[in-house]
Amino acid sequence: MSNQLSDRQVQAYERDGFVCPVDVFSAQEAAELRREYEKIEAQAATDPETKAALRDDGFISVPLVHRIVTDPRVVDAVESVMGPDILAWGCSFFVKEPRSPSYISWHQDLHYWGLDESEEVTAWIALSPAPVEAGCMRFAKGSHKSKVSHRDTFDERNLLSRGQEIEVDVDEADAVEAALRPGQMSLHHGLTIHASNPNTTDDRRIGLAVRYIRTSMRQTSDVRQTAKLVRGTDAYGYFDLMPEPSGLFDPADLARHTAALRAKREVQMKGTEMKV
Ligand SMILES: O=C(O)CCC(=O)C(=O)O
Repeated sequence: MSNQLSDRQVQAYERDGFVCPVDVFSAQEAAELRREYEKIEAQAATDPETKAALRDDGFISVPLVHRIVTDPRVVDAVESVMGPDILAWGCSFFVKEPRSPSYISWHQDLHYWGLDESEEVTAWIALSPAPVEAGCMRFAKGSHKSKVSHRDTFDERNLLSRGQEIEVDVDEADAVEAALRPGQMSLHHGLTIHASNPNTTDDRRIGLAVRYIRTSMRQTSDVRQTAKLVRGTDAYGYFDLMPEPSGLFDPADLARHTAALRAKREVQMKGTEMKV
């Protein structure tokens, strides 16, 4: 059975710049995904290369992440707002430990990614409970119509790579809390201003944010990047398409993965003093 969004959900996404909650995995599946994630996380923790590979773009060398990113229930919903030819350009785990100060400042995703168009959708998939108290995603309703300027803060409690935040104020009256149960997701547009507060609960808050783009989008810098074709065909060839991983952190996959992260970081940290 298809998991396409209803017309109402599509209209909400187009009007507000986000839609939630969208049901994807059952509670039991989500619990299994979390168990599997935490097992790999423990295995990967002591090696900086595997740790980074699990955190970002895991679909290149982590079969679990590949399964989630290509799951038809996720991709069906994304297709409803994006059309038939879809790449996963990246993904990242955002983990907030129990009662930790980590937060995300108000920002737009597309600001530092070097992509030429705005047709990017993030699926933020909850692998643990993400109620308001755990610091769920917060969206500024209707904020996806234009780009706003950002500044870097490099605040160490901020989970974003540059601690970037927008230079304008968000009216709290426009902020919508996107509480999710494990196995649900939200979808937000690449220009939707969003943030999240610290986790004040006794459980971890674990989410996988998957960045889907149209195959027609391209990287504006001359750094060649990678992506995963998850639906339809790629008639453009703007990205190196990644195969399915052969196994967990298979050496050839891992080498490809580390190179891909380096290329991406080169674009994202442009203009900062940070080493790639
Ligand atoms: O996980 C969070 O709280 C924020 C994630 C985020 O900023 C994103 O998915 O773009």
